[in-house]
Amino acid sequence: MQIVHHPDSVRHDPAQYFRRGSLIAHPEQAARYILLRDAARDAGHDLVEASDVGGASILAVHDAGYVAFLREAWELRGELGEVGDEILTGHFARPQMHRQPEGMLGLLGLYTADTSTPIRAGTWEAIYGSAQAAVCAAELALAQGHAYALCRPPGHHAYANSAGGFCYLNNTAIAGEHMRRATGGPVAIIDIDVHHGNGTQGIFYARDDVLTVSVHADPANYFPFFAGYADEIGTGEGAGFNRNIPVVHGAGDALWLAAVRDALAAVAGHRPTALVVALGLDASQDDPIGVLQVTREGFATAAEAIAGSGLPTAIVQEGGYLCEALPHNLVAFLEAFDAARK
Ligand code: SP5
Ligand code: ZN
Repeated sequence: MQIVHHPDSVRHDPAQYFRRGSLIAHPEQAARYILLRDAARDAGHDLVEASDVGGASILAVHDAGYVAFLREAWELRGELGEVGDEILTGHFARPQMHRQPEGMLGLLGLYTADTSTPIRAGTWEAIYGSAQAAVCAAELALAQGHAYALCRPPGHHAYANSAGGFCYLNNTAIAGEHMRRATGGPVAIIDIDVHHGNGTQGIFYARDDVLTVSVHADPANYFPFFAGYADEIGTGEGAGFNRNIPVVHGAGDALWLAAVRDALAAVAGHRPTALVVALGLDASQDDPIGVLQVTREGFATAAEAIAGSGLPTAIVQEGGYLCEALPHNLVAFLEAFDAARK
């Protein structure tokens, strides 16, 4: 497997995260990139540094004002007065409130959904590099059958115009739209991160040319809470082109794999020309924030089933947090995928 990555991933390393009234270590750390990259290399995969192919594929799914804000916010931070290592707000727009303010503090609240996505000195470089990895892996997948993008920071909670859930640029959506434009045919996205891929769903919700399918822990009592329910099927021309498969907390391999197979059946029914896998590894039984109890064998079985689609496939890293099992789960997934495609 070709492992496409960008060394600028380490330039965003948030320190703290506000959780239930306390500051804890931020779960989405730069160390994830090093750990996953080195584990893939040590397992014999080929590392490929993402080249800079420009911002067009980012702007194909994201709002230009939002992207400009992400690029410029750190440089413009002086407007906020004295700031520390990161800028962040606690004031967020509600659905009933959507005027565009002028100042930095208001724009931070307009363009972010929660307190998990601070902007730091290297945030733009890291999220831009992560998006480049997604585009390069999409290209490789079309040319050679499959490739893995070691995207970090992750992307699937980012909407066209908002960050949230540790995500800024939606690498999965960027890869999907890039493949759709390149092939001219419909593309499918299967998201197996433990959290619903709400940003990806939002980006493609009214469209019939990118099918979005997400298997995730029931959001009724789990992030992202406000989306991810089975009755969200798409809207307008996109009706029937979004599928959510919420899974009971504590599911384990058998229930989770049954949901993954349902998701794959939905994908096959739409006869896509290419596939993007939003590969969160946080469904793991060892993940510090996961709740689905999936084993390493579970990930390998999922990889084999997904590879069975035979489609050109870009595998895009999403969540999956520091724990001993994290690199082993990635290696198991990639190895099983490769074996199924031999
Ligand atoms: C890409 C992705 O997986 N984003 C996940 C966003 C989850 N946000 C809620 C996190 C709750 C964190 N709880 C930390 C517990 C550490 N022991
Ligand atoms: Zn996740």
